[in-house]
Amino acid sequence: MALELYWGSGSPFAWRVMLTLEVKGLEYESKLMEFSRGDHKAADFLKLNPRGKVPVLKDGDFVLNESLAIMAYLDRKHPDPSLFGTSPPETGLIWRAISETESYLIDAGNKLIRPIFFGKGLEKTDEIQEAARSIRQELKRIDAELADSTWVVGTQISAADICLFPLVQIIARAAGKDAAKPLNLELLPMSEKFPNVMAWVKRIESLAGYERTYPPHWR
Ligand SMILES: N[C@@H](CCC(=O)N[C@@H](CS)C(=O)NCC(=O)O)C(=O)O
Repeated sequence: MALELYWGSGSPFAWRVMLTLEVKGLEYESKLMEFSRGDHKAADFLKLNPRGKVPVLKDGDFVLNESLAIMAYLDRKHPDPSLFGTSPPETGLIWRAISETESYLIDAGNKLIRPIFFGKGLEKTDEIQEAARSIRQELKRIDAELADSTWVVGTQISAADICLFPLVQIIARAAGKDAAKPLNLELLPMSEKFPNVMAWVKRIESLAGYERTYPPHWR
């Protein structure tokens, strides 16, 4: 039975799973949840994930939410190519990079992205600028690491890259919006401020199947 992926356009967490499926060459049935229609809060979907959040993966009778859990499940079931390392040190470094993304980028990202995309809280400029400062600090650190490395960890794409990539894309998109201009986020142009990160973005964008993962409403 085909895998089914419940996802939403522009969700960085769903994007992680879509990239994982493409990198592993796995076919799946796409179940696009329209946030504006409230699909993710409908009774049928809440049976799959009572939190009402995407992504959710269905593999026959097995249902799983949380992007990292889904990535780990897919990697265990379809181990080639391995996304969580081929040696103990590599696994440790991949998990460290993932933890850093979860701990230091997501919260700051939300504080910046939500006001810009949804217009609520735009007056909290101090908080948004503080979030932008944290993001710059993280991206600078990653930029330095990518100066002499093709991927965040090791010599092939891993879960470390896949977890980070959609967040970088959504931060770049938010920073480019008109609502972001008066906020002086100092994130743009990203190709000048974080050249190695942007070269890495281009590498991921050139992966086979990448286009299928791109949020339709961003086109
Ligand atoms: N920790 C979760 C986060 C999932 C999440 O926040 N999904 C958002 C979209 S980016 C969502 O479905 N939000 C709808 C809502 O909360 O109402 C994961 O990694 O999967």
